Amino acid sequence: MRLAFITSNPGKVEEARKYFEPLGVEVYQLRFEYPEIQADTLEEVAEYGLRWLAERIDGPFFLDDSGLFIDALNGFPGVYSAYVYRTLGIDGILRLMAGVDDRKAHFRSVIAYWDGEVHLFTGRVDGEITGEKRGTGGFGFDPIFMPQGFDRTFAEMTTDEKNSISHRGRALKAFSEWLKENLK
Ligand code: ITT
Ligand code: NA
Repeated sequence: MRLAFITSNPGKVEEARKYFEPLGVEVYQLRFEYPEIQADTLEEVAEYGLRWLAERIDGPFFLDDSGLFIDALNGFPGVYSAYVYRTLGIDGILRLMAGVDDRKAHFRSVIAYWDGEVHLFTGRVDGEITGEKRGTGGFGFDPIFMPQGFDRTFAEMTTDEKNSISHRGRALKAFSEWLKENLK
């Protein structure tokens, strides 16, 4: 089976590919810009984008909307993560967090799959914001996010290792289990 992943982010594609490879599913990237609305939840952003795309391209396909939620910043950047990454960047987040003791944060991913209907799969990972950047792997905020129970950031892990604990890995797991049940 081949699955189209609508995203501009090659890092996400790499993770989805690695996840699905052993399951015999080939993931390929399809670049198709879609509107990301301002909404309170990743679910709303993902579902709007999915329905917008469904009117323009033939399915099935999926997308992924993710965010980093920092406790001490009341969940910021959250649904604004892509914008904040482009503007403030990682260094800007570290500056906002300078001198802040409560470093707790989590990532969430919402995978939205279209097969004529909307299917949403979610994943979350808890951890903390490091004091400085560490590692060169991964993408986005990975160099400043350390998952709970580890002393390495996501950027210091292999893709397989990140997938085994990450927000996206968990959403991909739920997605793949659903596919296994529903694609008989
Ligand atoms: P799309 O084209 O798929 O939307 P994007 O990079 O804009 O790609 P999102 O809006 O979902 O994706 O991501 C929000 C921001 O969070 C963005 O800057 C990502 O780099 C970052 N991000 C998402 N997943 C991440 C992960 O697993 N590790 C680190 N940063 C991540
Ligand atoms: Na985006």
